Amino acid sequence: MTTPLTISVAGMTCEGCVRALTRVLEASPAIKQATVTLEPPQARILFQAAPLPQAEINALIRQAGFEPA
Ligand SMILES: [Cu+2]
Repeated sequence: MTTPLTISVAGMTCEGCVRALTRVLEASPAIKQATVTLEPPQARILFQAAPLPQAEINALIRQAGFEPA
């Protein structure tokens, strides 16, 4: 079990955004669980084993339509 990573996310406006980002993050085999919240706008990510590089996490967030902040 690795330490969870919390990252701020810009551009989320509703629960649909929260679900969309959660879905994209949890589709990554490297991510065990993603807990996304609007208030505050962030994602708390638990990894399966080794954490993903920051650049890959940022790419997933952008793929979901949001911006890592
Ligand atoms: Cu939304």
